[in-house]
Amino acid sequence: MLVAKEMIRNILAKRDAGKEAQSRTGKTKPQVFADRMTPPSRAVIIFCKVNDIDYTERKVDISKREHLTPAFAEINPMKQLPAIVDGNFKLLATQSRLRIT
Ligand SMILES: N[C@@H](CCC(=O)N[C@@H](CS)C(=O)NCC(=O)O)C(=O)O
Repeated sequence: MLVAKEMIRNILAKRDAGKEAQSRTGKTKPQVFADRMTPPSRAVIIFCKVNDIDYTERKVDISKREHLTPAFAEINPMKQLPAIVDGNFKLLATQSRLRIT
């Protein structure tokens, strides 16, 4: 968890480095593509809340197979949830996102 926090801190630092340019477009809020039915989505949402990360939740309904649509494949070609998008930066579902030791 400590390493994950460090990782998110680095992500936010990178995001903040580009904030000046991005803020003109008003696109500084990370978007979390998730379905709360899935444990990894809940983990990311809880992580954001616990760490006061301001984000927009975009529901991708896994029961309707929305994660397999071409529209979502443009966000995450691996077609897995969750995915975090902040400007040009993407953090996609991987086996290691919250499990780095
Ligand atoms: N478990 C990994 C990968 C994410 C993952 O397995 N997501 C599942 C939901 S629990 C998913 O999107 N499955 C859709 C599919 O494989 O079709 C993580 O924690 O990032």
